[in-house]
Amino acid sequence: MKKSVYSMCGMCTVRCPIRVESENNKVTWIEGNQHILGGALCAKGSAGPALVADRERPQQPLIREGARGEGRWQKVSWPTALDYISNKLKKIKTEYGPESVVLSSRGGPWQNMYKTFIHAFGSPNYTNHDCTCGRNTHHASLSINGVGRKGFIYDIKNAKHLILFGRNMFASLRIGENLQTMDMLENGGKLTYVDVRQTMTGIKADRFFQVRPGTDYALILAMIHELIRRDAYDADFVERYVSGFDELTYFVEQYTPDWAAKECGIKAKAIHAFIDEIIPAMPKVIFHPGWNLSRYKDSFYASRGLHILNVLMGNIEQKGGLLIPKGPGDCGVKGLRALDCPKPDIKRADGVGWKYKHFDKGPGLAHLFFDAMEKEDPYPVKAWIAMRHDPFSGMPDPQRQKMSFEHCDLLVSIDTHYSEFGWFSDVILPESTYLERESTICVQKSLKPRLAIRKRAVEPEFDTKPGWWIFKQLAERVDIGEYFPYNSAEELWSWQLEPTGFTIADFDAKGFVPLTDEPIMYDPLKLEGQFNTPSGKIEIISKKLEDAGLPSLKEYQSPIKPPKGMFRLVYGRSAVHSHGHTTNNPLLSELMPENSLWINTRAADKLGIANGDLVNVSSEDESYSGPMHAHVVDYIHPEAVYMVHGFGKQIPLQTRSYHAGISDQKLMIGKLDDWDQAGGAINLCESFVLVRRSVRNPKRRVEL
Ligand SMILES: Nc1nc2c(c(=O)[nH]1)N[C@H]1C(S)=C(S)[C@@H](COP(=O)(O)OP(=O)(O)OC[C@H]3O[C@@H](n4cnc5c(=O)[nH]c(N)nc54)[C@H](O)[C@@H]3O)O[C@H]1N2
Ligand SMILES: Nc1nc2c(c(=O)[nH]1)N[C@H]1C(S)=C(S)[C@@H](COP(=O)(O)OP(=O)(O)OC[C@H]3O[C@@H](n4cnc5c(=O)[nH]c(N)nc54)[C@H](O)[C@@H]3O)O[C@H]1N2
Ligand code: SF4
Ligand SMILES: [Mo]
Repeated sequence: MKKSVYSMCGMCTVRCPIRVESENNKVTWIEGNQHILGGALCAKGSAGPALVADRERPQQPLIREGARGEGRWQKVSWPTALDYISNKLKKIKTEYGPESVVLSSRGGPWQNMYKTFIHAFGSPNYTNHDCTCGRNTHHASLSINGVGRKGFIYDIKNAKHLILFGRNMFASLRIGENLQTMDMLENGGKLTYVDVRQTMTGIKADRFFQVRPGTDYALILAMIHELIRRDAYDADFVERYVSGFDELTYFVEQYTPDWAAKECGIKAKAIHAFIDEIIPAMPKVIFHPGWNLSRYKDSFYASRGLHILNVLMGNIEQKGGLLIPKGPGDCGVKGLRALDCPKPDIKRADGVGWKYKHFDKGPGLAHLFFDAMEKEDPYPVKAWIAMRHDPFSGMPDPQRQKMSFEHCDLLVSIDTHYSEFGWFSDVILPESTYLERESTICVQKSLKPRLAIRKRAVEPEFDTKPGWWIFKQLAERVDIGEYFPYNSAEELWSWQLEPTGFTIADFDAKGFVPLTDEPIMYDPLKLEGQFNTPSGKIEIISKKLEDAGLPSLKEYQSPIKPPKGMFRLVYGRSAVHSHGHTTNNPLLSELMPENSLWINTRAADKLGIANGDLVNVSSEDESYSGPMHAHVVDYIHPEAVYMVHGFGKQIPLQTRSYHAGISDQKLMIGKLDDWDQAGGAINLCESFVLVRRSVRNPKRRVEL
């Protein structure tokens, strides 16, 4: 039987809208939703059917038999696995208190379900991946604008100039944003790209600044300096909405383009030419404030600087600028009902909210649980449930994490794959893939907000279950079933939709429910009330930061040079992989089977490394090392080496990715403790590695 359903991609967490065709329970075609993406989809999105068919993923619940990480598993039924987990959870609750259980997830629109579970269980310790992703950007925006990272959307399509600092969008994809950028370029808009190496995005750009690693903040300060010096900023906007501008003017006086040019290794002339170009394009100029900015010691301040540049452009709620996303309330529609349970009034184990008062309490900071585990301070952490999260891939130094996790009595991985953490854990609950399950309905805020849904395209290939079912079953077993008032996905959807007046049939026509026909814009001269800061203004000086003993305007400090013989390790994404969970996909592993080490030609020459040679890459303390092929290029800064994240996996049942390439996070020794006290994120790019030509290279290459 042929079927066509609208749904939502799940090959990465961008969640593009899709339409899926199937025949006799086999997916035969996937495309981007024509009404939103005009059919566009990335390679990963197209590889969904290979994920469903992949037998190298867990096919039923598994309980560990041998030692942790040994890989001996007992195949069990769902009731057995769920009983096992709930009995352990109850025991831990009695012995140590409910707060000793942590639940981490990938965040996103379905986190209400996971938060409800852990809060109703009695623990405040919900966390997510974001300390290695967007936390610095999020906190930067909160500290200035009073709204978080998702408090703005970027009207790239209508912009005249888009500036990206290491936002490598044509590899690190978000299809909607990519399409908008292509439209902008076609309409004559300009793209400026800043990176330590040339990239898929850089080659589409009109201007490329190749900077010394870790010097973005210097370039940003010089841009602010020059715009203020030339009086080329939106003075009316600043007057109306901004506080602390005088302090900013005084602070940036020292940071001239000449100074920044030297610091970054670029030409002052190019900075001036850039400023000349953006002035006439104002306010249709977007400085992207960054996404994965868990990189350098000052990435938080760099992101704040990018927000300040947007403020100088006066681009908020302007066509071609930063727009405030609109929700159901703006359309006169009541919002969706959501699963909910108030957070228990207990200190978080990561210290967020009481020890670190300046951070958003929401998901806390995942890396701060390890200390708590080891020292049992403020209390013991005895269980960790990872829902669509792989701490060993997503966070640095899994070697140290393993030692900390040994303090736990229960580790659970709810995953579609064997994750590195799952392989080490006590129980694996296999979730059905995104094509085989439904998810709760969510609101997608924008100028034209909509309700979006993931529907099941095919029945599960194996004995796997959807998340909504797993959490309901676990909840009932630990006596909090009343927080999950449904027995089927349809019941859950109806319950969610009730206040809105829509029904599930309303999704049939387009795959989503539009809440308005016309885009909603606020009057840019009446933005009072939109900035949720203490003063209601855009605050360049943040009292919250200053109260925490942190500066609002931080003096620039030059990044340290790599120790002799070493390189700074920088990482990023490939357009055909999603972090670590597609490297074993049958199709995608063919497109990119392993990662390589990008190294500058001159630096490689000095080490006798030729393109394609095997090199050994070792962590700073040489406790982890491995071989990979060198990709010798001119267009990477000589202080840095670069690799794509997600490789070097060590799960024998995943034969395509087993020991394919090298893992960047395993090279990041000690980085769990190297984090930004102001932004909250881990400083992933503050790692150095040793590179040597491998003795395994043949002495001479013979063409056979
Ligand atoms: N060294 C280094 N560290 C990094 C990064 C880096 O580039 N280098 N990148 C950082 C960034 S930006 C991020 S966002 C994080 C990502 O870190 P994570 O969020 O941990 O990574 P993911 O690989 O996206 O997904 C985690 C797990 O979710 C599983 N999964 C995928 N789909 C599903 C599903 O439908 N259901 C369930 N239950 N599980 C699913 C995957 O199999 C995987 O095991 O890592 C960060 N850490
Ligand atoms: N294909 C694909 N797309 C994805 C994802 C995926 O896994 N695969 N993941 C999604 C997620 S979770 C995220 S967070 C985003 C991340 O998207 P981005 O924020 O664009 O992050 P990365 O891909 O980590 O890009 C890192 C870039 O920063 C550069 N860089 C390193 N040091 C410096 C520096 O000092 N200055 C500058 N200017 N650049 C520097 C690196 O060379 C690299 O090109 O991508 C999303 N999109
Ligand atoms: S970017 Fe690609 S993989 Fe990610 S949701 Fe969109 S189509 Fe799927
Ligand atoms: Mo991310």
